[in-house]
Amino acid sequence: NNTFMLVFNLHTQPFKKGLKKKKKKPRGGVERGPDVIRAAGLVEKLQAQGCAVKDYGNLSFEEVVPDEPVGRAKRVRAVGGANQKLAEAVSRVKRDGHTAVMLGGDHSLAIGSIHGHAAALQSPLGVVWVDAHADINTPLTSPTGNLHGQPMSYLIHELQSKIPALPSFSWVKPCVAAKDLVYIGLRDVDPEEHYILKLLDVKTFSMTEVDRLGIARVMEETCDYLTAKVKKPIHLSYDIDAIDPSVTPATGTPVVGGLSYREGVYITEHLCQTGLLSAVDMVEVNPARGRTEDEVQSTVRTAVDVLLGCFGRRREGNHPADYRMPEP
Ligand code: 5AB
Ligand code: MN
Ligand code: MN
Ligand code: MN
Repeated sequence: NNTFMLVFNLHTQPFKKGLKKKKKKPRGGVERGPDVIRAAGLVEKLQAQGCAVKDYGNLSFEEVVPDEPVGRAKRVRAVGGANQKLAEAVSRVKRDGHTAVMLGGDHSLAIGSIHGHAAALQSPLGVVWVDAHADINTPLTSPTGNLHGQPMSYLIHELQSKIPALPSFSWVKPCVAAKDLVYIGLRDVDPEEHYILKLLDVKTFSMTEVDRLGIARVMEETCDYLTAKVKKPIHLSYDIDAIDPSVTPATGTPVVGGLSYREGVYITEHLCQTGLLSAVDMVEVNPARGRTEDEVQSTVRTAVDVLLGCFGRRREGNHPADYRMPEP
């Protein structure tokens, strides 16, 4: 099991030092996600289940000062530049034949992560987006200007004509077809996003479908849909806020009525068995948003279990292929 891991630390909404406007100061903390996930033993646990892991450490990004909003979009230059660097790193790992794991950080890292993944492949890519949110606002539809609510809009071919030119974004080329995207866990979609999803006929399994069909059927249909014509490599982009805040409260934009721990883990167990999982983002774990240490630990441990499911962990148990029982 030659699984490699990349750890990135992309934080696109840190404190705006020295900005003395009356604007709300974005709350930081999500940049510490990767370190708390490491501290929970992710690397050791992956190795214990037979994966070869290389931790690339946190990517460091330049501060861009000033980085004035472009229209409503915030921190455009910092996010654009950081994602370009991330895309190059992901491409390198994919060209070397490894599975890439990106730890966030907020969900804007999916721009570089998916872009870099797609660039390294000769063939199209399928994306499974597990999230309470659709993250498909364009810079012009976004109600908040936050780039973590926009990543998919930059990546979808069919939306290209709706995306304005932004500084430090000229390298971004759409690389995913709307028909190669599946959402799971949606329950907080902006009206503009809902319009886009319907316009492009994107496959979605909102929490309503999870309730109606059950997670097993959702996963079967997800994989049937993505592999109907050809078996495409899968990019899984997993926002921890897809899971219910009673389980994973330490995140920036929690929404009630989410996936259970078991549904959350089932998703990755199932995707792992397809053999098509090619890259994984785990984002939006924010230790600063836990009100107690228990809340932080519950969030982080769930994120780790979700990731272990991507790389062969099964709840029925596992054993090494070469295991021999002791003889009396
Ligand atoms: B997350 C919202 N739709 O665009 C927006 O956590 C929320 O990466 C986005 O899914 C949530 O700002 C972004 C209101
Ligand atoms: Mn998200
Ligand atoms: Mn979300
Ligand atoms: Mn977020």
